[in-house]
Amino acid sequence: MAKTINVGMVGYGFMARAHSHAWASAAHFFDTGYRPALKAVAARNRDNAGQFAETWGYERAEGDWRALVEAPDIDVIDICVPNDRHAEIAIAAAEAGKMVACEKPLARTEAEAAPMVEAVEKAGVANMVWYNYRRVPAVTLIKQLVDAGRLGKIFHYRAKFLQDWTISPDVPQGGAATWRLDVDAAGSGVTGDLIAHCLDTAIWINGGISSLTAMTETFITERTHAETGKVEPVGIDDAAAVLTRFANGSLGTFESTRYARGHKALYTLEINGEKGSLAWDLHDLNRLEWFDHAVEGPLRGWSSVLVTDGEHPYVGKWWVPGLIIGYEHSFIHQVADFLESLGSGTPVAPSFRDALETTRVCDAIIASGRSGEWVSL
Ligand code: SOE
Repeated sequence: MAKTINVGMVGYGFMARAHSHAWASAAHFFDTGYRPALKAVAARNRDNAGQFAETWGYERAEGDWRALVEAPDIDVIDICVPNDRHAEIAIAAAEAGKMVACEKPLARTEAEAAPMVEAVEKAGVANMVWYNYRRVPAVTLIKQLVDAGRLGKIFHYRAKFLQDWTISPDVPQGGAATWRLDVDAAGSGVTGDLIAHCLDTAIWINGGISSLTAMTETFITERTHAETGKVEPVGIDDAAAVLTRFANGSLGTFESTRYARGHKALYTLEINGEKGSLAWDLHDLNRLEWFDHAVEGPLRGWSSVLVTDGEHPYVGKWWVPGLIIGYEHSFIHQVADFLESLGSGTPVAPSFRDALETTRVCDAIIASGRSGEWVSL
């Protein structure tokens, strides 16, 4: 009989939907000995929380997240609210002995994130941060191939995350849908929102970053605030281009912008090593592009692997070979690994401590963007 894990969700936006779907689905496909139950959802707007609870099948709704933290029937608190509210909720949840799953980035800055790490580690509660792209099967396969030495020595790590949704000056900052443009709520722009994803994957696959320099830009410097109605200065980075040195001697380039007309959420990565190269593209997420230099000359070339076979990471739990999966599955895989970790006792990654490192690199990008200097990490 699977053990029930009661989920308390804080928030009701896009990410709360992605996470709720994952909590609700994981036990249908992954046999971990644990079964999540959608117990309660909290939001300052109680009516919206109630509507969300009804749509997703949560048993009750609350008008304050503290009710979840205090409730004896909640096991895990899932934080899906803007970044400026992560720390307070996560620390209170850990102190109450709850497990904590926090949406990325962990917090707005390293200084804000460090006490969160301290709180979960002091309380000894399971914790994770939702950097979901690690668990796209093709990306997990890249990690396995690199760990197995199939690329040999790594020379280059290259990643981009491109969007175009903030090009109009009429897009406001602040408020429920556009808090990502408000520096007070988000902490940074593309750096914390998008490059953070690229960094999480990169550090996981290629190891730590030892130094970097960044160019950042804010193309639209004033926007109306959705809550106050006032035109206010914009404090976020709209675009960032980063050069890094990894501890293993390889070079990295990371680019992100919300001004790449035509691109909605294009996350791509490529790794070049002595023995081969690997490339992946979110818009064709089931495919892994692979160049193996060991193949004999006349047949040597890029090959395209459809990552849907039973022997590929995670996919054996889904349909039959050749049938593709999507974005939402990366979240389901994260829940499955979280549940698995409860039984095995091996902590799930990325933990709060792992995500603290990503936030530290994000801080360095913002600092370097301002100073124009290289930053050692
Ligand atoms: C922003 O548009 C966003 O939704 C990010 O917040 C997510 O983390 C990213 O995965 C997709 O883009």
